[in-house]
Amino acid sequence: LLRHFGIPFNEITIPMAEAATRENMLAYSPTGKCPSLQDGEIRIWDSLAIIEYIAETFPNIVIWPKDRAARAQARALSAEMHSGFAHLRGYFPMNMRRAVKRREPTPEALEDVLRIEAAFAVARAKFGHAGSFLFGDFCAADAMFAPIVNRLHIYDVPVTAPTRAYMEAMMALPSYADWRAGAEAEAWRIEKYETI
Ligand SMILES: N[C@@H](CCC(=O)N[C@@H](CS)C(=O)NCC(=O)O)C(=O)O
Repeated sequence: LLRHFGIPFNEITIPMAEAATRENMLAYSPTGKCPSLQDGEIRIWDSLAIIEYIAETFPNIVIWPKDRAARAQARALSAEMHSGFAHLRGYFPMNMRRAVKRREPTPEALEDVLRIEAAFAVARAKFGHAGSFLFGDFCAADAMFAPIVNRLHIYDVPVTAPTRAYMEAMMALPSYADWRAGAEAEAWRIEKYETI
Protein backbone atom coordinates (compact mmCIF):
# COMPACT_ATOMS: atom_id res chain seq x y z
CA LEU A 1 0.00 0.00 0.00
CA LEU A 2 2.77 2.43 0.98
CA ARG A 3 4.78 1.60 -2.14
CA HIS A 4 1.78 1.88 -4.41
CA PHE A 5 0.91 5.34 -3.15
CA GLY A 6 4.54 6.48 -3.12
CA ILE A 7 4.63 7.06 0.63
CA PRO A 8 8.26 6.83 1.74
CA PHE A 9 9.19 4.42 4.50
CA ASN A 10 12.17 2.44 5.75
CA GLU A 11 11.79 -1.29 5.83
CA ILE A 12 13.27 -3.58 8.45
CA THR A 13 13.31 -7.18 7.30
CA ILE A 14 13.25 -9.97 9.87
CA PRO A 15 13.79 -13.46 8.47
CA MET A 16 11.03 -15.81 9.58
CA ALA A 17 11.16 -19.35 10.96
CA GLU A 18 14.53 -18.84 12.62
CA ALA A 19 15.52 -19.28 16.26
CA ALA A 20 15.69 -15.51 16.84
CA THR A 21 12.61 -14.60 14.78
CA ARG A 22 10.22 -14.13 17.67
CA GLU A 23 12.63 -12.12 19.78
CA ASN A 24 13.50 -9.91 16.79
CA MET A 25 9.84 -9.43 15.91
CA LEU A 26 8.98 -8.56 19.51
CA ALA A 27 11.44 -5.67 19.34
CA TYR A 28 9.04 -4.01 16.86
CA SER A 29 5.66 -5.57 17.50
CA PRO A 30 4.04 -6.62 20.80
CA THR A 31 2.42 -9.59 19.04
CA GLY A 32 5.69 -10.81 17.55
CA LYS A 33 4.12 -10.57 14.11
CA CYS A 34 4.59 -8.44 11.03
CA PRO A 35 3.71 -5.98 9.69
CA SER A 36 4.28 -3.30 12.29
CA LEU A 37 4.61 0.40 11.50
CA GLN A 38 6.56 2.86 13.62
CA ASP A 39 5.88 6.57 13.07
CA GLY A 40 7.85 8.51 15.67
CA GLU A 41 6.47 7.46 19.04
CA ILE A 42 3.45 5.80 17.48
CA ARG A 43 3.50 2.05 16.90
CA ILE A 44 0.80 0.26 14.91
CA TRP A 45 1.17 -3.50 14.85
CA ASP A 46 -1.59 -4.67 12.56
CA SER A 47 -2.08 -4.45 8.80
CA LEU A 48 -5.62 -3.07 8.79
CA ALA A 49 -4.85 -0.60 11.59
CA ILE A 50 -1.79 0.52 9.60
CA ILE A 51 -3.99 1.18 6.58
CA GLU A 52 -6.40 3.26 8.66
CA TYR A 53 -3.52 5.19 10.19
CA ILE A 54 -2.02 5.91 6.77
CA ALA A 55 -5.43 6.98 5.44
CA GLU A 56 -5.77 9.43 8.35
CA THR A 57 -2.21 10.69 7.99
CA PHE A 58 -2.53 11.30 4.25
CA PRO A 59 -6.12 12.49 3.79
CA ASN A 60 -5.38 13.77 0.29
CA ILE A 61 -4.44 10.32 -0.98
CA VAL A 62 -7.46 8.24 -1.97
CA ILE A 63 -6.64 5.17 0.09
CA TRP A 64 -10.28 4.18 0.65
CA PRO A 65 -12.85 4.90 -2.09
CA LYS A 66 -14.32 8.41 -1.97
CA ASP A 67 -17.89 7.26 -2.39
CA ARG A 68 -19.43 6.45 1.00
CA ALA A 69 -21.16 3.23 -0.06
CA ALA A 70 -18.07 2.00 -1.90
CA ARG A 71 -15.92 2.86 1.11
CA ALA A 72 -18.21 0.90 3.43
CA GLN A 73 -18.05 -2.12 1.11
CA ALA A 74 -14.28 -1.82 0.76
CA ARG A 75 -13.93 -1.79 4.54
CA ALA A 76 -16.27 -4.77 4.95
CA LEU A 77 -14.33 -6.74 2.35
CA SER A 78 -11.00 -5.82 3.92
CA ALA A 79 -12.24 -6.83 7.36
CA GLU A 80 -13.53 -10.11 5.92
CA MET A 81 -10.09 -10.76 4.49
CA HIS A 82 -8.38 -9.76 7.70
CA SER A 83 -10.34 -12.20 9.84
CA GLY A 84 -11.32 -14.86 7.34
CA PHE A 85 -10.41 -17.34 4.61
CA ALA A 86 -8.45 -19.45 7.10
CA HIS A 87 -8.68 -22.60 4.97
CA LEU A 88 -7.36 -20.93 1.86
CA ARG A 89 -4.62 -19.11 3.74
CA GLY A 90 -3.57 -22.26 5.60
CA TYR A 91 -3.60 -24.60 2.62
CA PHE A 92 -2.11 -22.18 0.10
CA PRO A 93 0.76 -20.36 1.83
CA MET A 94 1.87 -17.14 0.19
CA ASN A 95 5.14 -17.43 -1.71
CA MET A 96 6.18 -14.67 -4.09
CA ARG A 97 8.95 -16.76 -5.65
CA ARG A 98 7.14 -20.02 -6.26
CA ALA A 99 6.80 -21.17 -9.87
CA VAL A 100 3.19 -21.54 -10.99
CA LYS A 101 2.11 -25.12 -10.38
CA ARG A 102 -1.37 -26.52 -9.81
CA ARG A 103 -2.30 -27.56 -6.30
CA GLU A 104 -5.83 -28.89 -6.10
CA PRO A 105 -7.84 -27.03 -3.46
CA THR A 106 -9.39 -28.89 -0.54
CA PRO A 107 -13.20 -28.56 -0.44
CA GLU A 108 -12.82 -26.03 2.40
CA ALA A 109 -10.22 -23.95 0.55
CA LEU A 110 -12.42 -24.06 -2.53
CA GLU A 111 -15.31 -22.69 -0.50
CA ASP A 112 -13.11 -19.74 0.47
CA VAL A 113 -12.13 -19.21 -3.17
CA LEU A 114 -15.77 -19.19 -4.24
CA ARG A 115 -16.67 -16.66 -1.56
CA ILE A 116 -13.76 -14.44 -2.60
CA GLU A 117 -14.76 -14.61 -6.24
CA ALA A 118 -18.37 -13.78 -5.38
CA ALA A 119 -17.22 -10.80 -3.28
CA PHE A 120 -14.93 -9.59 -6.08
CA ALA A 121 -17.75 -9.86 -8.60
CA VAL A 122 -20.13 -7.78 -6.46
CA ALA A 123 -17.52 -5.09 -5.79
CA ARG A 124 -16.52 -4.89 -9.46
CA ALA A 125 -20.13 -4.84 -10.70
CA LYS A 126 -21.31 -2.21 -8.22
CA PHE A 127 -18.28 0.02 -7.84
CA GLY A 128 -15.47 -1.08 -10.14
CA HIS A 129 -16.47 0.35 -13.51
CA ALA A 130 -13.93 3.17 -13.56
CA GLY A 131 -10.88 0.92 -13.35
CA SER A 132 -9.46 -2.60 -13.15
CA PHE A 133 -9.54 -2.95 -9.38
CA LEU A 134 -12.25 -3.95 -6.93
CA PHE A 135 -13.54 -0.40 -6.52
CA GLY A 136 -12.16 1.04 -9.76
CA ASP A 137 -8.79 2.52 -8.89
CA PHE A 138 -6.46 0.59 -6.61
CA CYS A 139 -7.43 1.10 -2.96
CA ALA A 140 -6.84 -0.35 0.49
CA ALA A 141 -9.10 -3.33 -0.23
CA ASP A 142 -6.87 -4.32 -3.14
CA ALA A 143 -3.82 -4.10 -0.88
CA MET A 144 -5.54 -6.48 1.53
CA PHE A 145 -6.18 -8.95 -1.30
CA ALA A 146 -2.74 -8.75 -2.94
CA PRO A 147 -1.49 -11.81 -1.00
CA ILE A 148 -4.59 -13.72 -2.13
CA VAL A 149 -3.79 -12.86 -5.74
CA ASN A 150 -0.34 -14.37 -5.22
CA ARG A 151 -1.87 -17.57 -3.81
CA LEU A 152 -4.47 -17.96 -6.56
CA HIS A 153 -1.76 -17.40 -9.16
CA ILE A 154 1.07 -19.64 -7.94
CA TYR A 155 -1.17 -22.61 -7.07
CA ASP A 156 -2.95 -22.21 -10.41
CA VAL A 157 -6.33 -22.19 -8.70
CA PRO A 158 -9.08 -22.33 -11.34
CA VAL A 159 -10.88 -18.97 -11.31
CA THR A 160 -13.36 -17.16 -13.51
CA ALA A 161 -12.20 -14.82 -16.31
CA PRO A 162 -13.10 -11.63 -14.37
CA THR A 163 -11.08 -12.82 -11.34
CA ARG A 164 -8.16 -13.65 -13.63
CA ALA A 165 -8.37 -10.16 -15.19
CA TYR A 166 -8.29 -8.64 -11.70
CA MET A 167 -5.26 -10.78 -10.81
CA GLU A 168 -3.45 -9.67 -13.96
CA ALA A 169 -4.16 -6.01 -13.17
CA MET A 170 -2.75 -6.50 -9.67
CA MET A 171 0.34 -8.36 -10.84
CA ALA A 172 1.03 -5.66 -13.47
CA LEU A 173 1.38 -2.95 -10.81
CA PRO A 174 4.95 -1.62 -10.34
CA SER A 175 4.46 -1.97 -6.57
CA TYR A 176 3.60 -5.66 -7.01
CA ALA A 177 6.67 -6.15 -9.24
CA ASP A 178 8.82 -4.47 -6.57
CA TRP A 179 7.41 -6.81 -3.96
CA ARG A 180 8.21 -9.83 -6.13
CA ALA A 181 11.73 -8.52 -6.88
CA GLY A 182 12.32 -8.07 -3.15
CA ALA A 183 11.32 -11.68 -2.57
CA GLU A 184 13.53 -12.91 -5.41
CA ALA A 185 16.47 -11.10 -3.86
CA GLU A 186 16.04 -12.75 -0.47
CA ALA A 187 18.59 -15.39 0.45
CA TRP A 188 16.37 -17.12 3.00
CA ARG A 189 14.29 -20.16 2.23
CA ILE A 190 11.70 -21.82 4.45
CA GLU A 191 11.83 -25.40 3.30
CA LYS A 192 8.29 -26.42 4.30
CA TYR A 193 6.88 -23.73 1.99
CA GLU A 194 9.20 -24.55 -0.91
CA THR A 195 8.08 -28.16 -1.17
CA ILE A 196 4.33 -27.55 -1.44
N1 LIG B 1 -3.47 -9.60 12.22
C1 LIG B 1 -2.17 -9.50 11.77
C2 LIG B 1 -1.64 -10.86 11.37
C3 LIG B 1 -0.18 -10.77 11.18
C4 LIG B 1 0.45 -12.12 10.89
O1 LIG B 1 -0.14 -13.19 11.10
N2 LIG B 1 1.70 -12.03 10.42
C5 LIG B 1 2.46 -13.22 10.13
C6 LIG B 1 3.03 -13.14 8.73
S1 LIG B 1 1.79 -12.78 7.54
C7 LIG B 1 3.65 -13.27 11.08
O2 LIG B 1 4.24 -12.25 11.36
N3 LIG B 1 4.03 -14.43 11.58
C8 LIG B 1 5.17 -14.52 12.46
C9 LIG B 1 5.75 -15.87 12.50
O3 LIG B 1 5.14 -16.78 11.93
O4 LIG B 1 6.82 -16.03 13.10
C10 LIG B 1 -2.10 -8.50 10.63
O5 LIG B 1 -2.81 -8.64 9.63
O6 LIG B 1 -1.32 -7.57 10.74
